[in-house]
Amino acid sequence: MLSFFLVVLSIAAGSNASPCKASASSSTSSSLGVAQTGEPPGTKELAAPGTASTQLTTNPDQANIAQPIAGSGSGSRACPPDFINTVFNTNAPDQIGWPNTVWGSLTSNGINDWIGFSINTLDTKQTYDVNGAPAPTTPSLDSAQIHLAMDPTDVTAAVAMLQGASPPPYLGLFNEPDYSFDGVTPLTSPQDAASSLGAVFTTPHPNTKFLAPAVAFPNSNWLPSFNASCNGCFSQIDVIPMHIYDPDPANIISEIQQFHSTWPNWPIWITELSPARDDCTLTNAASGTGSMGEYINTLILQILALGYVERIFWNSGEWDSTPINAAPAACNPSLTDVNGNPTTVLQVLGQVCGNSTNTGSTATSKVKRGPKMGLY
Ligand SMILES: *[C@@H]1O[C@H](CO)[C@@H](O)[C@H](O)[C@H]1NC(C)=O
Ligand SMILES: CC(=O)N[C@H]1CO[C@H](CO)[C@@H](O)[C@@H]1O
Repeated sequence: MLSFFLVVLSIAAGSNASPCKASASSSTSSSLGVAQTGEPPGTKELAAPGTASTQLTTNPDQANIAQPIAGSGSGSRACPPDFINTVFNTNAPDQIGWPNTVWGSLTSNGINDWIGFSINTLDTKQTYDVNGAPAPTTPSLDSAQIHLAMDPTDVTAAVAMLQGASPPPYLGLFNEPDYSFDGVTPLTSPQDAASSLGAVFTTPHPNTKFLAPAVAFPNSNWLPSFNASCNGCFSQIDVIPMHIYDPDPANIISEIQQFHSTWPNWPIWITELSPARDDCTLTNAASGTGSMGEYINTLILQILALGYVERIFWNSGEWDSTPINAAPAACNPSLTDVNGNPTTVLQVLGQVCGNSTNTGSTATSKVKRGPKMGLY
């Protein structure tokens, strides 16, 4: 577990220590020049230490992002509580704003929960600090984590967590068992996962809700096979997560609808979501090629309208300087910049539910200015 965790921490990758579904249009070569053809979009190479900090010299300028559509800020599109959340990956140690500035930026824009790629809290790990010392513990950050038992090596810790003094409100049960991220994360068959998670399902957990395994390819047969192998364990599953990366909101909505038709009785959490493009070509149904802001305003409201998606987790919460999420600043979906301050993407996402907090000049002035590069 520890060695795996450290390996994961060394992935300077934004989007996914946990990649995602493949989309032909998004499979691409990374801007690091490493061919990734055939891998899901968002798949990142392991970056050598220092790579990310080198890239941090590129400032995002997101001033040209589309602003929230008219009517936002009025509260007219009320979202369920905690509807908008984020993902923390593993490059946070390269940010001087980690964790307090990043966390302050997110919470002041209405993002109050996050998921990461560890069963443990992240912020006290030595590797999360640019100076090599443990980062300060931030209680509000720790308590906002959706804990995730990554794979079978975390089962013992998961059981201990359930039996401990403060069991978490939610526990995710395996991350992308159907996809090996850069050959680092293990592939786990549905049968092996069912067998391994037996110890979790037989542990009383009156205060903890379980998330089903979060598969990289939600509409594949992995989850139905797992369901068929786990002795009715879905009676203990409270939420079914899915990961989606696609530059076209229409594709995302159709994939969610298909997933829901398989699992009609469970709320869905989209625990990884972003366009994951490195060429800035985004599409929305209304206007064809669009900006990140249009993408967010189109997609999030369409997801909300489905009625059965309880939460989305935008990837990523921290500045992600690596290939697909980087795309030198333009169309970068990071919610905070290299200093941990809000990006315009965060401002748009924070307002998409109609929230009126932290809009206007105060937040805007925090956005780091750089060369003019719009999100188009
Ligand atoms: C899941 O398994 C149950 C039996 O435990 C079965 O009734 C149900 O149809 C299965 N659902 C799916 C989507 O495979
Ligand atoms: C992103 C965000 O904070 N959304 C909030 C907007 O306001 C509603 C209440 O109307 C909250 O429930 C959401 O969490």
